[in-house]
Amino acid sequence: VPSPPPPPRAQAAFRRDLARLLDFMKKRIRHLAQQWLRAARRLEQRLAGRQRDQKHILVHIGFLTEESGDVFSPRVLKGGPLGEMVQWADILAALFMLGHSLRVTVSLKELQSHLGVPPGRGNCPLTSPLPFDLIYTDYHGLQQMKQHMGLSFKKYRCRVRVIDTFGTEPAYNHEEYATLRGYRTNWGYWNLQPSQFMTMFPHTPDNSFMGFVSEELNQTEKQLIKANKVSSMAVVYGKEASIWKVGGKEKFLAILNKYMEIHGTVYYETQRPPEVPAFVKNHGLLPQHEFQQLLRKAKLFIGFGFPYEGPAPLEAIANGCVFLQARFNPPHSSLNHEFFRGKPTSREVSSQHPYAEDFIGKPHVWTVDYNNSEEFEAAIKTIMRTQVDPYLPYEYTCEGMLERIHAYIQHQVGENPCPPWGAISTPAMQSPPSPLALSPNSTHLVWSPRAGWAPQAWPPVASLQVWVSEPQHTCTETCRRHGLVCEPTFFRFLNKEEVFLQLSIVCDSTEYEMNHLYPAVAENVRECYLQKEPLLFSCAGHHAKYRRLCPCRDFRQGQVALCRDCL
Ligand code: U2F
Repeated sequence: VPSPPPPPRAQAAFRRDLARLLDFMKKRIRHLAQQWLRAARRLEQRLAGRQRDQKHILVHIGFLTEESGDVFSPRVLKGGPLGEMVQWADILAALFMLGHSLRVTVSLKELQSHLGVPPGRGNCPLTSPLPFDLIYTDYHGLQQMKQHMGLSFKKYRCRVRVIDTFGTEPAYNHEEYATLRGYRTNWGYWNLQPSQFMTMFPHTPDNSFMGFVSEELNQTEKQLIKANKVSSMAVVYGKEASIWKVGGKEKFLAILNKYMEIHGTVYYETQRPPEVPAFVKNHGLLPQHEFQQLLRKAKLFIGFGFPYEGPAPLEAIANGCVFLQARFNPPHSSLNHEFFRGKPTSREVSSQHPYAEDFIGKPHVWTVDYNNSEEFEAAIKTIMRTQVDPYLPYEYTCEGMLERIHAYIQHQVGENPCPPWGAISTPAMQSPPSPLALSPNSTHLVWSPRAGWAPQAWPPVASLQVWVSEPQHTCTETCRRHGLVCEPTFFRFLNKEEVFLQLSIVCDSTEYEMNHLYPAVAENVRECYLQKEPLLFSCAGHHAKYRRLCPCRDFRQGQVALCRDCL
């Protein structure tokens, strides 16, 4: 019997990859199913009786579509970034568990059919109303929707949520401003509300922190893990052989090798990757579940500087490992590092995993200078001696993620119908004066409700505190120093002339201008500035000349995205 002709190569290869990628997501969801169920039950009890609208949600994973150029998926199964797959799997699970009605698309054809665009037609307004309250997508998907929805894209833009790993700061989002000021990026300027961009870690409070989950262990499992830890076993972070090319690794690897058996999970096809030294026990890229088992035995999870800000260190810490990583001095950013170049953020990345460094820290996370052999060696020795409990921040548990997404869905931007295009860009000058009052010790302003005006705000405005930054400090940093978090939705309450006065700031002149650092004061020349463009309100950004007015709020322990009264 003659064998059937082979299918066209490129397409067959793509389908196989996609199927395997989706298989990765399916396996992950299945593996975490019980955790999701338990978490949903707990949240349900806590929210008992609360009205929750069921939303019609479209999830369009743009980077998986053939039309996006498919640069991602061929790499993913060869040690490339799996982080995004992890996050999408968890987003799907969370939206589903919360009881919303979901449609998922991974091809342009399906997208068109769900939007009601006849196939082959592009750039036409939709003929019937958009049947979704919310659309979760990524930058690729955004581009596709713009192309295929014509004017309807603008009409419905407030319903879009963009899953954007590293985040998009306001200065890069505002088309006119970014073009004028040279905030150029590879990702276009979408003029969305910055909170419509959802990140993998709480990078900038300008965006919404979406996150993902890691497996939670019960007390028995934790005890078992602690009892079976091999204090001399280290696993290297990274699945691609290229991470072993890092300069100076011989020195610190030699030190590590003196004390510990080094394991890796570096992808290879047939032969051991030449970059990985012979003394390293390489397991090859492991299925996720087996990778977790390896972490359960290991004492140390060690980063070589790349990949940046992925899920694996959280999984390692959740499985009782200590995460050791290099401090970056100077920090990496879109100004000085190839990986971040062209990304719409000015964030300075102070180590391989700033979340692990800042939000978790010792004894779980050690951030050291790898060029300093003594510091490195001392860290290894201390880590081997230290008993550490498995730890997972609440915001990365299933319940934490459900709680956060629930709050976003019920409270965040996404008015229905969307305000007309441009309407969001009216200056905040007309709103009533802010009932702010000086705190008892006169260091900052607090909310002081006046009769007759209770603004509809989420987060609730009672959590607001206004602090003035030092020159050269961002509002993100300023709020953090006061044990708070910057809350951009509150900028509108302090973008007022009288606020300078209340803070005893002397202004010889006050002007409204478009600048992502405003409201701010240039103290040496006594010039005060207010923000003319609400889309540019930004927690990120600093300048030596300005002290910025910063809106800060409290947050829940382990759930930085939500204030105490936010649920
Ligand atoms: C990040 O992407 P990565 O995929 O490099 O992130 P990792 O932290 O390595 O982890 C992704 C998942 O890979 C799994 C592990 C993690 O959940 O359980 N894994 C596995 O299945 N088998 C193995 O042998 C080893 C790990 C980040 F998430 C992306 O956003 C960035 O684009 C990328 C580059 O900075 O880094």
